[in-house]
Amino acid sequence: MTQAETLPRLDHLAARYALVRQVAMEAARRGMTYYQQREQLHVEHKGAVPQDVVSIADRELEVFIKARLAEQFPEDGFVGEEGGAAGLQARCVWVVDPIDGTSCFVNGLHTWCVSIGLLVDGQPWLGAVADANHNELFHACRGLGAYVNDTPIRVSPAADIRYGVTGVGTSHRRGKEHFIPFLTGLLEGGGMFIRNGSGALMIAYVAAGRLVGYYETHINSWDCAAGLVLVSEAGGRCSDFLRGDGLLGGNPLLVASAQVYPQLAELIGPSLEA
Ligand code: LIP
Repeated sequence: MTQAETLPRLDHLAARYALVRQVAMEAARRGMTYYQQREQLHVEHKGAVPQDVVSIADRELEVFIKARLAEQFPEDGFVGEEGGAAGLQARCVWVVDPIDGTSCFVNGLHTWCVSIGLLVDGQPWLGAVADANHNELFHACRGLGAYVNDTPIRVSPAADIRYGVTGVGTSHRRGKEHFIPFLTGLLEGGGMFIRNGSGALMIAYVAAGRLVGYYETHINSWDCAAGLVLVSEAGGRCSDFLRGDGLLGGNPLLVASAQVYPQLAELIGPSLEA
């Protein structure tokens, strides 16, 4: 069977790539309208702890994104942070976070974005992360490279953690017991960390060479599906995030340049693949 016969038609993948860039930025701009009126938003605490929040903005943007994608590709599956999963037997499945960094969004911190990734036969294939606050659209498609707007991006050339900043994330979901030991090892090794509340943005910054790596003790697929393609196409390395129940249950995640990845993986230890 030729490669062309084993994939969805490549011209259809090109059309999905064009669509994801358009829809991600459209959604991010719609998000800005909610953001500028955030004092009027009703915020719900949806998780086991108060930090896990959601607003009408998250829900309405996800409905908007799902409808725009289905207009052109009704046969595709969809996994959304707010609306759940449908059509997972499809060859192409969209994985969407309408507002990544929701706690930042509702509290008036500018570090939030829209993240839309596409899996083809279960593999991250293309995606976009749109940051309307800074007018940046990070996007990538397998085999075509990674970009911010129209500029190609590559992971950091830093030789080790001492020559850059490492992005980090954690939550009360699971795995937080590994966070402080990791930070301790990072600092003892001469590294430094930042947490801005949006995993999708920090993963995009790894692809753009702004961070040398990103580690989160547990992250959801909708936060990172687009970022996995960005980092791979920018020459970086990703942990096996989608193993097991990664798509619907999440996993720990490490993404980094090839030089820095082993150093961070050693600091994290066996919990990375647990
Ligand atoms: C957030 C992630 C972040 C994680 C938070 C939260 P949300 O996504 O981007 O990396 O640490 O717990 O999951 O909930 O804002 O879409």
